Amino acid sequence: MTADTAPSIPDLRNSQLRFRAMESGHRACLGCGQALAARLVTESAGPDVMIANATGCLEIFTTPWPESAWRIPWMHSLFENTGAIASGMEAALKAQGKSTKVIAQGGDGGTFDIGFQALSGMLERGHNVLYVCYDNEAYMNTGIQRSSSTPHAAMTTTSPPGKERMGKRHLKKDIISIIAAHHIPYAATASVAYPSDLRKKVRRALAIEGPTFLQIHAPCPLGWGHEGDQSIAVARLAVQTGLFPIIELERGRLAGAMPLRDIKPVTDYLKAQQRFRHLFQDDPRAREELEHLQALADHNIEVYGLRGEAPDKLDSEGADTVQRGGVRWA
Ligand SMILES: Cc1ncc(C[n+]2csc(CCOP(=O)(O)OP(=O)(O)O)c2C)c(N)n1
Ligand code: SF4
Repeated sequence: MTADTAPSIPDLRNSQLRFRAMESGHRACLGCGQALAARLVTESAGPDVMIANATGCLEIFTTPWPESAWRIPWMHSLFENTGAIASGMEAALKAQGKSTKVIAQGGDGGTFDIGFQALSGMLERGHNVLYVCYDNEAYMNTGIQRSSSTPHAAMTTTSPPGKERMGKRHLKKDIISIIAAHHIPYAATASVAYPSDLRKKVRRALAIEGPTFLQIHAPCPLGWGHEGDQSIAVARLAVQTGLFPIIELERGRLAGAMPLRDIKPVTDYLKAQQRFRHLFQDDPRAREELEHLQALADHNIEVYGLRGEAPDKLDSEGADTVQRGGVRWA
């Protein structure tokens, strides 16, 4: 084969066998972080997987009756019982002697709030299930209502800024610590801005026998108020400011953290989103909230030891771009 006859890289890519559990052509908004995250999770998991999916945007945009974007066994569960349905799937597969992996997945509303009881039971009983929470920090599917995952001071339709308060009054629930308190073998956070880290964590979690948990920060352009093409940049800033630490916990103990080599002020992240725009008006309450949010980021940086060394040219951040297409399965 000469250089003239050699196939081009795109042709080679297109001729590879691919497996995509979640097909394109679904109805997510442009730039939806959750759609990207779900694609990365299912590509990393491979074809021998069964999914229980809580109500929410992901369920709605992938399964408008009579269509479905799923090419693997997939079941819509309620908010309340996703953990229970996944437990039942896993027990049935075990009884049949099958090695098919089970993934349970849902949004932050379905995970932090409404489905938490079934999730906690699933973890406590030790089911061999990976639970993935796509954390877009509000109940997006029903019109951007605040959840217990919504960050402090963020504007949602049920936490509007006004005379009484500057957006959401309460703090974002520390779900990963609550999950870690179940002393499960593995729990981690990840972000769509760091896809290779995310993929590794999915593969690692699925290789472990027992319950595992992944919280993925997934921007929602509609609910956060940024353009769809800014989703990755916004997600990256959440990590770089310390507001969304990327960590791993084994049996409840901190086992790893992504170091921050170039820590950014929280205002870089907040300014990029309309849900925080009230914090940039000339109001002493706004300044106080900005200080509060900076203090939260500083706290994360200290508690998880996130402070890394000076920026390095070989830093993997630059190489962590999202690849198009599925992974190859022999
Ligand atoms: C028990 C119950 N309460 C409320 C609803 C209505 N509902 C459907 S989707 C949704 C929002 C889902 O939010 P989240 O879990 O965060 O997922 P997202 O849509 O943000 O991805 C709500 C409140 C429901 N289906 N069941
Ligand atoms: S509302 Fe948000 S989470 Fe839902 S499909 Fe649109 S971008 Fe995705």
